[in-house]
Amino acid sequence: MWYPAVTMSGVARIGVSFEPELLDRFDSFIENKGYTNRSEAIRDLIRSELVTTAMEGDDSASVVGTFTILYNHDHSDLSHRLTAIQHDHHELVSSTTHVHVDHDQCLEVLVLRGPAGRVRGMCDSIKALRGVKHGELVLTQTNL
Ligand code: NI
Repeated sequence: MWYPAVTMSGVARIGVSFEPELLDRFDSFIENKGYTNRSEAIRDLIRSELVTTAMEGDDSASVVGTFTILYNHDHSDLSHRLTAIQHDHHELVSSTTHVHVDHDQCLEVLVLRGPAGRVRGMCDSIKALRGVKHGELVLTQTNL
């Protein structure tokens, strides 16, 4: 096993080799994204990949995240169903924000935490409800 040198500040320094063309593309990419140094950009990309991979493979991974939905509140008993699903999974729902977007449409943001599989399952059943026009789940992990 190879151990990188750890500095006084507790971070490990490693050397990364790039083909010049790839490095040029990477520098343009991070400049467009507003990064001021490569290290932070590389760390963010690694974290993002680790989160995605961990949550794909492990339904029991502990996650936090938001689920944003847009729906028509007039659609039969949709408001009722949405409330019922959230109460059925109350241990996953930390908070909700409701915005009356216009006369017909509502936006709701659910802040969720719990095992990835159960969080995903709840969001899938909400997305499947008739009248829910769009639903997007964004998950992250706290142990990054
Ligand atoms: Ni509303």
